[in-house]
Amino acid sequence: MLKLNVPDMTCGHCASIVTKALRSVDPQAQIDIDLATRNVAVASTADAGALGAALQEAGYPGTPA
Ligand SMILES: [Cu+2]
Repeated sequence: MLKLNVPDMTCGHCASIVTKALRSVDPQAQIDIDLATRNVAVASTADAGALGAALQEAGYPGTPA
């Protein structure tokens, strides 16, 4: 389980972009987003670095939470 804090993720629109970015790396990823804390939990077999890079490219850089 990868847990990230994504401070720029402020609304449902952001959350959908974050979800799409993560799914572009792993379509099977289980993604749990908590907008209140801006935390994202990702259950995925994909490389954590690749998931982080996808978020960065989408404009929503995350840091380990
Ligand atoms: Cu937003």
